[in-house]
Amino acid sequence: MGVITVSVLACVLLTLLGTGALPHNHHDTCPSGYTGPDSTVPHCYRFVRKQMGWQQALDYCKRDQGTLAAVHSVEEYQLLLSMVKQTQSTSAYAWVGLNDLEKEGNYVWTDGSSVNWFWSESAKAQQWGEEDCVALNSYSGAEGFDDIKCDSGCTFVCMRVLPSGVA
Ligand SMILES: [Ca+2]
Repeated sequence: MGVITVSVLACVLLTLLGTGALPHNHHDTCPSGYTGPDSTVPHCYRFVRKQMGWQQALDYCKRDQGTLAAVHSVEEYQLLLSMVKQTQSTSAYAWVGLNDLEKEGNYVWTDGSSVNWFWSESAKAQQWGEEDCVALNSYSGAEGFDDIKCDSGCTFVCMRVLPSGVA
């Protein structure tokens, strides 16, 4: 089971260089049940306590006019982690949109955004071919991202991009 570690330095750097530095439109509000956007996170996020496989979770988010959450900054990562931890769910794992279903080892986000943080070298070495879907691991002391089997039953975080396209 590969543990993805968030590269704090890289994320901060990319946030400064990338879209995170753009001002957000505070007049836009998220649909009911969603959190965001604010000065630190660009989109709307909703934790779903139901447990299901990754594809079913993605379909659930799509029916809600969104997709599984993408994470591009430390701020987004911390928001999602706090959402998952607050709920006292029976599952410490929550699906996000990252997967390598199409091509082994080539991780992509379901919203089409590029991957701007990195697998640690040790996590790369531990990757297993049948583990193609990534979940946020909220276990205390083991927080981060894990690639696990896609049919595992996990809670998940949906994401919606506001029509105005603030990001
Ligand atoms: Ca894989």
